[in-house]
Amino acid sequence: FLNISLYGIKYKHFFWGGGGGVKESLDAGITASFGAAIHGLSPPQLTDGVINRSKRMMLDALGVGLMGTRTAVFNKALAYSQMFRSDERSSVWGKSELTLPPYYAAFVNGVAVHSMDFDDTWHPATHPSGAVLPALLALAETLPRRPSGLDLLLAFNVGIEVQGRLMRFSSEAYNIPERFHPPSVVGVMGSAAASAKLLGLSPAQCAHALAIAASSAGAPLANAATQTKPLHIGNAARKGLEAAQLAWLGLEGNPAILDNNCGFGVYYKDYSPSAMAVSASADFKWILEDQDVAFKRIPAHLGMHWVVDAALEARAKLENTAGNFDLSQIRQVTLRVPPSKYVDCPFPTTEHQARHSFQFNGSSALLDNEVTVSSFSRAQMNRPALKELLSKVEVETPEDNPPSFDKMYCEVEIETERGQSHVARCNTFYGHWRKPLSQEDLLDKFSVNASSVLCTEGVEGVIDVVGNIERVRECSVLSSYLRMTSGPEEQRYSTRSL
Ligand SMILES: *C1O[C@H](CO)[C@@H](O)[C@H](O)[C@H]1NC(C)=O
Ligand SMILES: *[C@@H]1O[C@H](CO)[C@@H](O)[C@H](O)[C@H]1NC(C)=O
Repeated sequence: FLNISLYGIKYKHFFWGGGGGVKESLDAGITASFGAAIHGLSPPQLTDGVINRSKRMMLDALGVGLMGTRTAVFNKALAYSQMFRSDERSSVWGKSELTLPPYYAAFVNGVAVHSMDFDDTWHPATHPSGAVLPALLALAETLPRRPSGLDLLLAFNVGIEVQGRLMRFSSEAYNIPERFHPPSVVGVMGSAAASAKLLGLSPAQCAHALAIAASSAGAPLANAATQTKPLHIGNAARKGLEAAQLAWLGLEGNPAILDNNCGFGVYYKDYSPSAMAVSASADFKWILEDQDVAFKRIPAHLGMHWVVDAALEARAKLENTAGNFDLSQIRQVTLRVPPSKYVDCPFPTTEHQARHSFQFNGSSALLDNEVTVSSFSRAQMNRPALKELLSKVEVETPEDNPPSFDKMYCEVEIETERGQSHVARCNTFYGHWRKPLSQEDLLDKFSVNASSVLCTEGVEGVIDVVGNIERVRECSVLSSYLRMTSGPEEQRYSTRSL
C-alpha cells in the first residue's frame, strides 16, 4: 500500500476500480503509454504534412541558432562549457574548430537558439524546436551506429509530439504563462523523449527517461527578460539528453511520473493527463498535423509581433494624413494588448527587457518604420527620440483581449497634438500559425541569418540536408555544414546590459 500511495491520486481508480493487480495497472498508466509510444513510433507513421512542418522548424531553429552563436549570452555559456573535456566530441554550431562533450554542445547550441528570442513558438505556448534539435545533433555525432536523417527526423518529431501532449494536460498552459517558462517544463521532457528515441531505449527506459527529466524541469518566469532566459532552452536540451543517457545506463525514476499530481502535475494548477496511444492498425495522429508553429520575423517575444504590425499600420495612416512622421505631432500612443506582466515593461534598460516590452517595440516600430536585429543595440535604445516616445505610451488591457497567442490582438492608437486619431489593429501577424510564413520567406530568413555566420557552401549545405533529411544516410553531415564559417567567429550582436 505504501507503493500505491507513492504513485498518487491519479492511480486510485485503477487500484480500486476493479481492475487487475498493481503491475497491470501500472502498465495501463499514462507514463507507461508514453514510454511505449516513444519506443514504438516508426518512420512510416510520419505523414507528409508533419515532415514538411518539422523540416521548416529545423531550418528555422538552425538559422536563429547560428546567429545566436554571435551573442554575449552564448559566449558565456561557451566559456563555461569549455571547462569540461572528454573524448566524445560534438560540434558547436558556427565554430569551425570547436567541439564539446555532447552534454555541453546540446547546452550551448540550445542557448544559441533562444539567445535572441527568435525561435519558433507553438500553441499552447512553448518554443518546441530549440529544446530538441541541439540535443539530437549532439548525440548523433557520438553514436557508433551513425543515425540516418530519417532517424533524426523521427526522433525530432517524437520530441515535439511529447511536448504537445504534455501541454494539453492543463488548460492553464493555453495562456501566456504566469509562473514557469514552458520550455523549461515541457522542453526538457521533449528532449528526453527525443534522445531516448535516438538511443533506441526500451519502453520502460523511455518512461524512466521522462521521470528523470521531470526532476530537472521548471524555471521561474521571473528570469524571462534576463540573460538567463536563453539558458532555459540550453538546459532543457542538455538535461533531457542526460536523462535519456542515465535511463540507458539503467537509472530509474517514478514510473508513474506523468500520472501523478505530485509528479509532472506540480507544474500546473489543473493537471489532467491522458494516455498517448500508438496502435499498429490505426494511423498515428500527430499534433503538429493540426497545430502548426509560429515563426518569428523579429527577434523578440511573440507578443511583440502583433504590436509591431499594428504600430507600422498606424504609422502609415498618420503619415498619409500628415504627409510626414514627426515625433512632436504625437500627443499619446495607446497600446491595447492582453494583460501580461511578463511583457509589459514601460522603460526597458536591457536588451532582454526590450525583447519583452510592448512599449519599446511599439515605439521603435513607430519611430523607425522597420524592424531589424540592430533595433535594440545600445545606441538605438538610448536614443532621446525613443525615450521621448516611450514616455507618451499608455498601455490598456481591454477585457476582450485574453492573454493567449491564439486569441489575442493588439490595437495601436496614435493621437496627435491636433486632436486627430489613427488606429490600427492586428489580429494575426504574418508568421503566426494562422498566417504561416511562406516557404520563400522562411528560406530567406534562414539564408540571411545563416550567411552572417556560415560561408555559402555551409548555408546551401544546411538547406539541402534539411530539405532532404529523410533521404540522408548520416544525419551528422548536418553538423559539418554548421561549422563551415566565413570570417571571424567573435561576438557581433550587442547583448550587454545598458
Ligand atoms: C522589439 O524589440 C526587440 C528587442 O529589443 C527588437 O529586436 C525588435 O526589433 C523590436 N521591434 C521593433 C519594431 O523595434
Ligand atoms: C535574420 O532574419 C530576420 C528576418 O528575415 C531579419 O530581420 C534579420 O535582419 C536577420 N539577421 C541578420 C543578422 O541578418
